[in-house]
Amino acid sequence: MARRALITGITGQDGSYLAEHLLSQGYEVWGLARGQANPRVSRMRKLLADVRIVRGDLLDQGSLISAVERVQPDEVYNLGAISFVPMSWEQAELTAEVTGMGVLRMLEAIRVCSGISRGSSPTGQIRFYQASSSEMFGQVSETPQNERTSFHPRSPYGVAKAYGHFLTQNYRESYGMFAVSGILFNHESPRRGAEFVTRKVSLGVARIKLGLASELRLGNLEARRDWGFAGDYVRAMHLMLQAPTPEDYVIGTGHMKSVRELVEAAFSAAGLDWERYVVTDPALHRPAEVDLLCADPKKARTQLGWEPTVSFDELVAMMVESDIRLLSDGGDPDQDSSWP
Ligand code: NAP
Ligand code: F7E
Repeated sequence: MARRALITGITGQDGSYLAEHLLSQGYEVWGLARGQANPRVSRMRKLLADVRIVRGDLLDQGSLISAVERVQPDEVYNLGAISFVPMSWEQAELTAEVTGMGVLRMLEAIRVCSGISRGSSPTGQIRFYQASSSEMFGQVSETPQNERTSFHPRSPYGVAKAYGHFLTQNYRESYGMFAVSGILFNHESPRRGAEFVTRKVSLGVARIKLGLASELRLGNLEARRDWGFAGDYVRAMHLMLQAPTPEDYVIGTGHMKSVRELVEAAFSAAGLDWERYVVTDPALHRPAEVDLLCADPKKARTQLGWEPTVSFDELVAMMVESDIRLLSDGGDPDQDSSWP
């Protein structure tokens, strides 16, 4: 019988790549989707017709229990979150509820449906993946960051992710559950939401190239990130749940670039000089910035055999080309993004 996976956040960037990867591995894939008429669900269904949908919301404990009872998954991937860092200052409580407390609700749904209590030794258990984030490192205490680096989150989002991370570890230690966190650094693709800087830049370049815009407004150009390709990172999520023991892993490329370098690479991929078009806007700076993030993915490489396959320059070129194609074909990035 096919193994069954339940993915929260199925309509997001990672949900789509993970669903594709698991379908290619022969899984029966279920996606948890919220809302009465969520337009992102129909978009996802058109492109990933084999994914089955179960209704539920990370804010609603009962719906998660019903979803786990109905799907009877072997593996649960908790990708659902408020994931845009600036929004977490504007809606800090909602971020805590979805990105933080949502992890508790999902773990409780699994615990209750599996009949796990203190002292019981779970058998045939559901394996759980939590989408932790490099944002937990925040103001970094060392570079590069590994699984033992301390956390100093700099946003309500980072704080909520740290709660979910420690809770996942706690359920593993308290109940013997196979519950792991992937501490993923920034990963991008043509399916990235238009609010994140890489996609904002690739769409901006495409608009300027096609004569649809004359400038691109950005915030802090000095921030440095470790950017990789989302398609590579979902393979790591799956590998973590196939490991013999439940452990947490840092996933990233080990290379860091500034937003300025991202902008240079993206404009040059379209044959443009960025300095003619980019305008910096202090209103786009954050109340507290994460200045730099750079992964040490040695553990994932040695224990999981995981390696990224797409370089920074290849990723930027892929996104710029995809957005030029999308806009040339009359696509609306808010509606259809660059799917598939
Ligand atoms: P994304 O594109 O923003 O997707 C977020 C998903 O969460 C969407 O499918 C959204 O569904 C869902 N969601 C929001 N509120 C929900 C709720 N109340 N109940 C259930 N689902 C809800 O994010 P992503 O880039 O794919 O990232 C996936 C996960 O990895 C997130 O947890 C993110 O925080 C984490 N992460 C991402 C990165 C990265 O660089 N991409 C790095 C580290 C960690 P709707 O369609 O209903 O809005
Ligand atoms: O910002 C700077 C901004 O919004 C990256 C999420 O997936 O990765 C992501 O979080 C950097 C920041 O991603 C603009 O100040 C400059 O320093 O693309 P971003 P993020 O905040 O790093 C982590 C790992 C996650 O877990 C999150 O879910 O770029 N920046 N100018 C800008 N950023 C944006 N969005 N827009 C600008 O105009």
